[in-house]
Amino acid sequence: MNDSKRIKESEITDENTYLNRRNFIRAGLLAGTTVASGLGYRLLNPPPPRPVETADIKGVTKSGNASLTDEPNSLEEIANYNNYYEFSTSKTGVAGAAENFKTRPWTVSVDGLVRKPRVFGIEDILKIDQEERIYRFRCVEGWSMVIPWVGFPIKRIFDIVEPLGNAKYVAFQTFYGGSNPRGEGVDLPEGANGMQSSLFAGIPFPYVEGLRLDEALHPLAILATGIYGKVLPNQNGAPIRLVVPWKYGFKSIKSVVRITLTSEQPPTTWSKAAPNEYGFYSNVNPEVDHPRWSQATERRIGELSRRDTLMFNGYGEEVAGLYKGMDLKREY
Ligand SMILES: Nc1nc2c(c(=O)[nH]1)N[C@H]1C(S)=C(S)[C@@H](COP(=O)(O)O)O[C@H]1N2
Ligand SMILES: [Mo]
Repeated sequence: MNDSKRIKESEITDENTYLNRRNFIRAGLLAGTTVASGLGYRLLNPPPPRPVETADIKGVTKSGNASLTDEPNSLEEIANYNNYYEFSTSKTGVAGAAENFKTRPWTVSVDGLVRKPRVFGIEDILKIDQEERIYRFRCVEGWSMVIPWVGFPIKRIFDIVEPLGNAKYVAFQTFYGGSNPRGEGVDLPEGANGMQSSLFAGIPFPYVEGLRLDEALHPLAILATGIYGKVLPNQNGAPIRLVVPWKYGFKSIKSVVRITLTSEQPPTTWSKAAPNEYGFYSNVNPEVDHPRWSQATERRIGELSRRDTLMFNGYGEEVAGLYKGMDLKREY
């Protein structure tokens, strides 16, 4: 990409948006002064980007995403501008806060309405064929990136556990644990993973998300284990995270430990926190504004001018059929 179009991430537009995004939730939880001044300090003094040191993943099949002409963001951008509230609510602070997150041993329990429930060791999951998928990624806050993920369709897991006929939804859960000086004594189990308490983050943990089963079975919905052919950095949701490219970024839940098939629509973290602002579907839709800001345009990280946001983030041809007959303004 033309260098003159790329800018530094120290600009604070998105930080302001995201502060607004959760301020009203925090207001009820904390008296703002000390926390607010800490955030103010971090906004004015963002830490320098951290180098990304992760191992190569062997045997990745190259992408079939030939139609995607957008230039991918750099690994440095992708790994230094994050939303991962368990570690930090500062996008530039997540990488450092997640540095000592332990992702081994790691298991993913797949249970609920399946014929063969199973607890997978991460080593077994990594034996599934890994492919590169270059996807657009659009956060509900109005920024976007292009990310070359490594991963595999979630359907591969369902082929192993065999969903029962009455399974209609899939619930996902993030690991939650560890200890942190700021979180100690609040609601954290023992451990040393560097996560903070719900009280500091302003949203309930463990982080949970959900999809309809037919959405989860869609070939574009993947479980990602890497970026740029390398093992997923902690801050991006190591060792395994969901990626649903036609939905807002918060649906793409990180560091998954449990996948449960259900007959009822499962609760999701952001819709629990603010149901009038974040719905279950959360499909990228330029025509349905967030109650407090427009979704018509977005800022691609690294670019100066805003781009038009695309319906279903540009994946309408593939996924619009999933929502036939639905009122997407009502089912946001
Ligand atoms: N467990 C968990 N998953 C999460 C989040 C989070 O705070 N906790 N943030 C979400 C949001 S809002 C976004 S935009 C993406 C960011 O992913 P990235 O940091 O890899 O770009 O992760 C999503 N998944
Ligand atoms: Mo997001």
